Amino acid sequence: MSSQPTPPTDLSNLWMPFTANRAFKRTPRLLAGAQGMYYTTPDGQSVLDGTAGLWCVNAGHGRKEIRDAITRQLAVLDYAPSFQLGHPIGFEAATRVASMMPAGLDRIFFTNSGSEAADSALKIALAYHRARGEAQRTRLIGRERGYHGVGFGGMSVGGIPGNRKTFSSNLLPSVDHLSHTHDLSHNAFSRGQPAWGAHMADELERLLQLHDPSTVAAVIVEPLAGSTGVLVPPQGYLERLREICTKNGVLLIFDEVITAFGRLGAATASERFGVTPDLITMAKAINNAAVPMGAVAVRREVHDAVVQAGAEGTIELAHGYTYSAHPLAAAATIATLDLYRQTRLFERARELEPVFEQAAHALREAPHVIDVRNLGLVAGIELAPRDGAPGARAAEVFARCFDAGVMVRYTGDTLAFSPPLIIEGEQITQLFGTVAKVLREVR
Ligand code: PXG
Repeated sequence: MSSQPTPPTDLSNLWMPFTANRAFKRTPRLLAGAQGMYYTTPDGQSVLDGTAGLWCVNAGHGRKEIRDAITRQLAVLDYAPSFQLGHPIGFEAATRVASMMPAGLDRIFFTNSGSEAADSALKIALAYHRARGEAQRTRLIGRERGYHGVGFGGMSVGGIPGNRKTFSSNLLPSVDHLSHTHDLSHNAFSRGQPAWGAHMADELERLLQLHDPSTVAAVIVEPLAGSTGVLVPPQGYLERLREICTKNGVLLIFDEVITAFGRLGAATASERFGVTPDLITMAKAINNAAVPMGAVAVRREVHDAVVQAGAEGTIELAHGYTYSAHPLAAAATIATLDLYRQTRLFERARELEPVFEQAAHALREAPHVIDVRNLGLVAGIELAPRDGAPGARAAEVFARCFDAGVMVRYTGDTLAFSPPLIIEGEQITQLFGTVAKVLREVR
């Protein structure tokens, strides 16, 4: 094995994202290498990756096929502009992504992150209505507890209070939110999709009437919400949202930044649930997180309405990024999607799902556990919060698990699990076994 890089001695310059900087820098936990299912720390400890990085390394770490594709591309074309010029690999990547999307969503707009994908999708929705002579459709509807990244658009339709608080007077106007569907009095310890909660979608009907449906541009939801603590959609809920949007001429956006590319045992959550939105946002696993990359898949008619509305020779959508379709990200995407197909990775995730579900639900009787929920290779274990210190118990579980060689995520008092889809049975046992042991140790 290659030698580990030396740990940095000065941690002060890097302002870390979504991190308790002072606490982290007092007791830093660093990751210096990664291969397959494991990270290694600078002192050589191996840590099982129970979260695929941040829900993104679905094929496991250090895949040679992806690395080779990136280095090959670097030697051929390191960078090329995507404004008024193109490069073959960008088009090829779009074709590959389109081939994995639900039928009809075959126009692909590249971004560099999930946040940019969310903002791009919202802008495309507004542009679509305007192009069709319905410029009054400007209202956007998100959902409580939704996470659509950190741009002003995504933050505005998002529903995580802590992310909005500091910026609340500058959020987008004309936004409303559906209620979330999480209610432990009805859907605790669900295996897969909870039976209760489809009726929560009817709230959309009410919001549309409140605002006048002809003013509403789009509804954006995560088909399975991850960051907020793993909320699995109730049976029939997404179908009902689809119906109401269709009836009212409102576009439906699924934010699939964490669900796209195998997490739920299919290329997309849309495919898994059999519900097709008008736009899908994605990032993360699109190229196994090897190079920053995001995208929006757009229904062909939506694309055509925008692109055909502009006068010939004018830019139809004044939107894009310097790094849209970056050659290295595109090369990584093509190699990753090939790898997913060749190794039948999504099918493997689907096959593993019952084993994963069983292992997660075995923690039902562990101390502090008030809910276990799961779908695909995602599980959430919700803990009772400590009196007066919400989140503290989960934070301690996270830290102790890490020190015991297992990486999990936590948000509030929910532990989230989303391992690479290459996980083996005994690693599933190690993952949940370590958590069970730690739960017996913490107060
Ligand atoms: N949409 C969704 C649904 C996401 O989950 C984003 C947008 C933003 O993506 P970028 O690439 O801009 O970060 C996300 C990101 C967690 C966790 O622990 C989840 C995300 C990011 C970091 C941590 O659940 N999701």
